[in-house]
Amino acid sequence: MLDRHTTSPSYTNFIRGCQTVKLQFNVPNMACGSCAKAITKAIQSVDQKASVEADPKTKQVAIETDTSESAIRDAIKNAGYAVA
Ligand SMILES: [Cu+2]
Repeated sequence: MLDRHTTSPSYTNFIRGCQTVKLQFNVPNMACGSCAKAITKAIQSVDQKASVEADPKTKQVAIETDTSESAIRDAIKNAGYAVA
């Protein structure tokens, strides 16, 4: 039986069936804002709910997703960007 008073946050994640992870990639050929948009779109095509912060100045892409790291990496590569 479930005791509501002892339900932990990790248990809540478990019953939702998702575990959100933070990923950080370095994408050296992300040169401008439209590159950042293209990368964001590519990631959201594999995970609609992903939150993506792509910064062309630092070349860093920060992602929060429950999709695997390799799927995200592939999506960025398929959009034409190298992941360092
Ligand atoms: Cu660009």
